[in-house]
Amino acid sequence: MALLSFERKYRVRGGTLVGGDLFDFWVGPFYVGFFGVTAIFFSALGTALILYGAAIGPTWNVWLIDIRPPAESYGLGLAPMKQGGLWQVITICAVGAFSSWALREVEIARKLGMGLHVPFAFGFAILAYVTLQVIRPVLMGSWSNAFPYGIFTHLDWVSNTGYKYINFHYNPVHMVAVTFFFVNTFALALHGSLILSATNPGQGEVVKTPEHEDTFFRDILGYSIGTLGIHRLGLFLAISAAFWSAVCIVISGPLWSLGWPEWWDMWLKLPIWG
Ligand code: UQ1
Repeated sequence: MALLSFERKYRVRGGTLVGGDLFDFWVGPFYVGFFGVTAIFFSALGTALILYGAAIGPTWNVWLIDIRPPAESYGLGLAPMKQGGLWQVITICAVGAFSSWALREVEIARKLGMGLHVPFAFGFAILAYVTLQVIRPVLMGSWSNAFPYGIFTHLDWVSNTGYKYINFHYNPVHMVAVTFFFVNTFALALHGSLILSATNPGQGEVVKTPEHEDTFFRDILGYSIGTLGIHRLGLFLAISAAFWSAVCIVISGPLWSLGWPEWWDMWLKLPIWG
């Protein structure tokens, strides 16, 4: 049974950004809203176009289906459907669907009188996608720099793009982003295991409290960040990982077009070695 079928007090009117009361209703457990309609529209159209792209392509093998951006020669112009136009419309649908989803989150948060932390965080994922597929290709002057829609082929794009800069792991901002991803998984592992250890104390034992959680970390590290603090830290680590990922790819090409290992030659060129 859906939670809200017995908690009707949360099905309140208002909080909408667009459309007033027109789309202010639920379908089963799902809030609709204006942006629920646009999310369905963009995702249905985008999915249909991917299926069409697969149908006119050489394979139905799900690993190998490939819908490519236009060739370099089209620059930032529109391409014919079968020469990358399909990819362009699918990208518009993707950005439309992701933005609709974020704005639907905003409407639901407003409706419930909550903060906007969830759509704010999701905004960083959207930023990373838009950086790869729109901002960087625009800065480089051609849609051909975006990644293709295919399971293996987008992995090939990542590999090829990495090798274009000789060894992408030497990109200092990639190092920062990877570090945030690793610290994020470390923090979530600490937090998840801490919560489970406190709430599953063993047969016949009473469930432990946040004071026990604080005490565990004070005993082992001399410091506890606290029950609210760990979630602030988690949000910070997660959005930082997405943000620096976006920065590390957007500077590759528009700002630095040599191999990333060469960037470190700046160390030898510093005017401090006498
Ligand atoms: C922590 O201090 C804390 O406060 C009690 C948590 O909340 C439940 C945690 O989940 C974790 C992992 C910590 C420890 C984290 C640091 C940065 C010391």
